[in-house]
Amino acid sequence: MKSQMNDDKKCAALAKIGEAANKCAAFNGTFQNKKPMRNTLIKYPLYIIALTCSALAACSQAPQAPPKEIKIQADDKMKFDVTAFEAKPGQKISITLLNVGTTPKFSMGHNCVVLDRNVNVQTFLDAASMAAATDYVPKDFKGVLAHTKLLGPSETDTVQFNAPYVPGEYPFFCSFPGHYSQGTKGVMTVKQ
Ligand SMILES: [Cu+2]
Repeated sequence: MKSQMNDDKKCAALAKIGEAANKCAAFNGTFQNKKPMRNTLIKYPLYIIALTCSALAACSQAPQAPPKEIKIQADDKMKFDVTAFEAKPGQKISITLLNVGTTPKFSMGHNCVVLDRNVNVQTFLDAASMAAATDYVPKDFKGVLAHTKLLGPSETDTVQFNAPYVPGEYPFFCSFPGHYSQGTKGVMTVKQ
């Protein structure tokens, strides 16, 4: 008899546990139903971050082709010793300008400006002549692909840029007033 009662109690206790377990399962179910939404919200940005990271990693791991190096000398006769070079579309170009003259910078400074092909050179030079404070490169002038600093005697400067993708002829020159017309200029030809 005692043992029967004990069994009943056990059953009742088990029933309660079962009830609790069911409630728990129901709660979990509700919780689990919410999970996909939570997961989507959490995982989506993570997915984007992962993609971005892998893209960045791919970029940083991509073999970096060395730039095509162009070395140009400018002298007191207002001439560049290199007046033409070729570039592949998008190729990384490094221009190093060296002023081999001896005349002071204020009267015979040299720089090297590379312009987009659709920019009118004279329009640029007109603006450049007013831009002594910024090495004769007018600030915010659209179409300047690259430019070095204005250099005095024995000074050198290197500038890197990517050649345009559009094939064609792109002018490079010194924008110190009067030097372009004296011949401190050349042409970068972009072609496959
Ligand atoms: Cu010059």
